[in-house]
Amino acid sequence: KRRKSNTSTCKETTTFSPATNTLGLPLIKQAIAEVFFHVLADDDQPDKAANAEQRKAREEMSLLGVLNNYNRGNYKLNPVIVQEEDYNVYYGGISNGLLWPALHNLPEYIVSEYDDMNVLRNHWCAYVRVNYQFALDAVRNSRPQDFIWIHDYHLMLTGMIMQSLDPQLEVGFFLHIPFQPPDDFFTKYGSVGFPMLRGLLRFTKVGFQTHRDRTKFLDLVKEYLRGSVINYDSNSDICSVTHEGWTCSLGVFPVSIKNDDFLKFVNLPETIKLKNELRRKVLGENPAEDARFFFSVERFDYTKGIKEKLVAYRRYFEKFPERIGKDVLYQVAVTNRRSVDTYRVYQDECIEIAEKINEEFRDTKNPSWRPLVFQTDGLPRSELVAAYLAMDIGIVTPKKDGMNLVAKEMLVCNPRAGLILSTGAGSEIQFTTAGLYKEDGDKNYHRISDVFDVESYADAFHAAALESEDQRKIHGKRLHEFIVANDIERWSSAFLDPSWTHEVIRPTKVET
Ligand code: GDG
Repeated sequence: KRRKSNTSTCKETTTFSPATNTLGLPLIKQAIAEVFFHVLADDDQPDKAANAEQRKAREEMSLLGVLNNYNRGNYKLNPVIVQEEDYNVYYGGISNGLLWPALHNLPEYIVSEYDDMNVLRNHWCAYVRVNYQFALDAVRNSRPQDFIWIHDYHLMLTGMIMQSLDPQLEVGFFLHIPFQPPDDFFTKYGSVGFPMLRGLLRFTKVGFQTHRDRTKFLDLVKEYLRGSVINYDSNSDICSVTHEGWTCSLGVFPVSIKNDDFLKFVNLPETIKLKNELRRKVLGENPAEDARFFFSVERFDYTKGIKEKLVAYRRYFEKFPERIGKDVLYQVAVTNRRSVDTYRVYQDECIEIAEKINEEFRDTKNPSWRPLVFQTDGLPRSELVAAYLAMDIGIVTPKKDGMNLVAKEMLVCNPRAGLILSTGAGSEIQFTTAGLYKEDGDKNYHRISDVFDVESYADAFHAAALESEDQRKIHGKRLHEFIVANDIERWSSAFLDPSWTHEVIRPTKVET
């Protein structure tokens, strides 16, 4: 039943081994929810993509693309069919209208319909029903020795449901987003908040991206779940909570990327060609020697700080007019979740600001120059890597982000690049903890402590633009080496390593 901590076991997670595993190693089943994590532009993207490449990018990122791709491998995906009515309030409603903004501590984006307790309760029932469907499906399809690994905020109750169906199951949970509910969350949305806390504690183990998130979770457990006992060993960083007779281990595991998925493109002649074409397209045929190519790519989401970046970029040209006619920001903001009102409003506002920037700043000596290339269609992976290689400086400045993989992808592909990174990103916390940013010493990237502080943000653009190529190379190489060493395999083996978990303790009387 208990899995051994060895490398073969670890590999299992990342290769998603089939039921017919010939080595007889324990199976690890990844809940279908993983699909959510990979599907980017799934809803409301305009149907007519402009060209074949964009269509290909969209296809790769669509649910069908993900399923096709995965089912080609050696394991099977098992779709869970959800009633359309339930799906809408479960996904657009509770998951992305309430939990997503709340857990990012951005309460201003919680949809206002949840001020009405009846609506909240109805929608929450749909969330419970959908979680039930996933839990039931996972239990039906698992075998006694399986370890079930659930991912993310859409499925926080599945552990509790599965335990009530089969108390012997071991079910782990990883939260990809921050855990930072606002102070009044439990007063305003208690009918969601309390079951969420209790539900999370019914997993065998729960992983967070950062200590910041685990600490907040423990603070809330102390405050709201009377009778819970917290055990923490500061030497091993192992922590567990016992509540209502169940014990759950809580760990911190900064997620990362599969390096080869990106590195395999880096040296291809097609990628180099794309990179050169893109650089010409963005900076023009005859850019100034010190012209800088800034690059950002993300889902078009208010957590990512796109609006604040645009406002600061505008200020950058006001403050440093000598940069007009030289630098260009290429922003890819992939349209998504437009069925949620808050997303639509935010996206429209950003597009308006972007258009104004391009109208406002012109250069008479260089009339074809535009300060901003703003694109809402996603890029195929090969073009994404080409853009990482073409850029001089990557910009990743979310207001809050569980981790942010883009920062890691940029530096894995391009160790010569500069980086502007905000403290809202889990990756920034990970880099600081690893000593890659020292307040009084070596700073390997330009840090934004407050994305709303326009002046400091504009100054960071300037500092990054003026950083010498040699300095960029030194800093980029350090980040590159750290990210390469701490890849996704390391993350999954760390999560699955049984040594950080408690011995499973079952309550004598099982609640059903
Ligand atoms: C959640 C958490 C956490 C983006 N645009 C394109 C494209 N992408 C790819 C990136 C990257 C992924 O999407 C985005 O990952 P992030 O980590 O940046 O952000 P979320 O989507 O919000 O993910 C986050 C993550 O889960 C993992 O735990 O880090 O905090 O919010 O891989 O490359 N890919 C392609 N074209 C695009 O235009 N091909």
